[in-house]
Amino acid sequence: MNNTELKFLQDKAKEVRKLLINSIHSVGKGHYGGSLSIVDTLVLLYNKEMNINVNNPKMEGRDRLVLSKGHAGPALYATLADKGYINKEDLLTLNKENTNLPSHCDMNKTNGVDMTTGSLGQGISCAVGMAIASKIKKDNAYIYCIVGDGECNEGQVWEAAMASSAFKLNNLIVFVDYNKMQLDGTLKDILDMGDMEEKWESFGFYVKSVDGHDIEEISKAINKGKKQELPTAIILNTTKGKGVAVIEEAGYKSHSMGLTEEQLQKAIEDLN
Ligand SMILES: Cc1ncc(C[n+]2csc(CCOP(=O)(O)OP(=O)(O)O)c2C)c(N)n1
Ligand SMILES: [Mg+2]
Repeated sequence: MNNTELKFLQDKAKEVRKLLINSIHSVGKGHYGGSLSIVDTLVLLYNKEMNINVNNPKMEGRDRLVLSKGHAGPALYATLADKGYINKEDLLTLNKENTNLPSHCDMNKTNGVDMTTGSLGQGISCAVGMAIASKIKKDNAYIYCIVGDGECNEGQVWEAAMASSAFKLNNLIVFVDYNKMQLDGTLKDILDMGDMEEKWESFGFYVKSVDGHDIEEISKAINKGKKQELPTAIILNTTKGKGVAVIEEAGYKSHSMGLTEEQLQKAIEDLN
């Protein structure tokens, strides 16, 4: 990736963070922490890696993204709005009556959303099914899936992981948002996952750990993953609330929180 492209993506990530903050603020409170931690990956996927067409959102054989940690919907919506799949003004209807942007992802409501998610553990199972379907159709699509680290406490994640290697799904790239926090505590305190890399390796994945806010590093990991015979797991070392001091400082309490007007202004300044 050259410097111009990198700068373009980094600027986009800032823009998307601002959009999502204003979006969540418009409804009072929401999942700031887990949304901000995956922005860099989403921006990279939608602006460089994925074979998609905003003018033909249901294009046959397109790459797909399953946001298995569906509570981070606002991050996906902001990314899709920036791309033109949805109107930016719609971001301010988040989770309100008759909105097309529910707090958790719904493929039947939002243009550009590939899978309905929110019940943790289920999204990755859907991604496995999509990867198998793509193999059967021979359409050469890649299926990208983002799971939370707390989500990895769900047994269903590991059933899906086992199936991925058994079916040799080298078209499946799973990102683990390893922010070390979940809903009401740290990962260690709630249910320690041990060595995250070893876990995915032992389930038959090619594993690469990266700085989850370094767009270039994530891109390299994706390209390395695409060359493997195995499914890929990219462990994103992230910060819950990345980019906004007051949200980062809240730690796991950023899972769902509100911002005062002053904090909102300061948040936007942090991102400028
Ligand atoms: C099956 C299921 N159980 C519980 C929840 C409630 N819940 C929503 S988010 C969350 C914590 C998820 O933590 P993590 O995956 O680490 O998310 P992140 O840190 O990225 O926000 C929980 C328990 C849920 N959505 N689905
Ligand atoms: Mg987490």
